[in-house]
Amino acid sequence: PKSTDDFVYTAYHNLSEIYSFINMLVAENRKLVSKIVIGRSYKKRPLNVLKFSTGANRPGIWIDTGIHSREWVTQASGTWFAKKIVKDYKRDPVLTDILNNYDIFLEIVTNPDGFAFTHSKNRMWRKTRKPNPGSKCVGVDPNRNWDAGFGGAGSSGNPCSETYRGPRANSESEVKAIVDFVKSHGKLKAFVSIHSYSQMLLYPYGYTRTPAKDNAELNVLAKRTVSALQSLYNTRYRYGSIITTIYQASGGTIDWTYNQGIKYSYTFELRDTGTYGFLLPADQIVPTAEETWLALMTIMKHTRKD
Ligand code: ING
Ligand code: ZN
Repeated sequence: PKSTDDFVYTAYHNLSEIYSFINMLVAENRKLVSKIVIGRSYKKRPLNVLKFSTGANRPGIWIDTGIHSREWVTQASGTWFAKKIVKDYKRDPVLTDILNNYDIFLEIVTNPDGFAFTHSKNRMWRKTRKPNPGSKCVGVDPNRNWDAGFGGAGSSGNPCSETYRGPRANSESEVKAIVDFVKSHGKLKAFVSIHSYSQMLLYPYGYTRTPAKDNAELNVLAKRTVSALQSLYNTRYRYGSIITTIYQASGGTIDWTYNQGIKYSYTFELRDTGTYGFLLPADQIVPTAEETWLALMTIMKHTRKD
């Protein structure tokens, strides 16, 4: 494709296709969109973040997709969200109001080494691609590597496990790059980390049964958010804290961001509930992205009002 207008949103794309999409979107929308390289993956690939901004010194909203590489509908949805933002700015009054007051940051391929590996060698790869000294198994679970209950129950110390936490918190450059970005930015107000699959909207905590201090508000907003999502195609989501809704998980992304003071910290698990799982047919990409966008708008609108 020569422009993001003829990019095929109804198909899955590889890493170089998504990186060129990012560059095209920036080139086409210089006033609204820029690309920030927040770091490099283990294999030195750029960690690209799209910044949608209409003014200086704004608070921010963060969205990431693809931290687990095999969850392909998430990177595909991230690409669709990016195009949706540039199409709707100055057309949709609600998004326009959000972008006139907040910057939106979107990291589409949060685990590029894993993503490249899902295209070249193993479609079901989840973790990073950093070797583990003393083990023949490769990679760390980037959703167990954060400094929130790190090393606790709901993560593994075995490098061969899919939930291997790594040798220490932030050992993965893909995680550390976001940690540094969040700290240096200093005023992110919402942080949404998107996974698949199982149709859930989750909020802290995963490492402890102690409810988050904002539990009541997070629960009410989650209920409204899943109802907005369901309004489009009747896709049903469960919602609740991580530990009470799926399972105990320590060292997770949004437990760390919440503890940093980002109140609206949520994780989505997109379609489906297991019929296709990670291998969601491509004809479900756009419907998934569309319904998820309604959910994201609900969270962003609430953040704007807070
Ligand atoms: N599920 C998540 C996982 O990493 C999760 C669930 C979300 C755990 C948020 C901790 C925090 O196990 C998938 N599908 O990756
Ligand atoms: Zn995941």
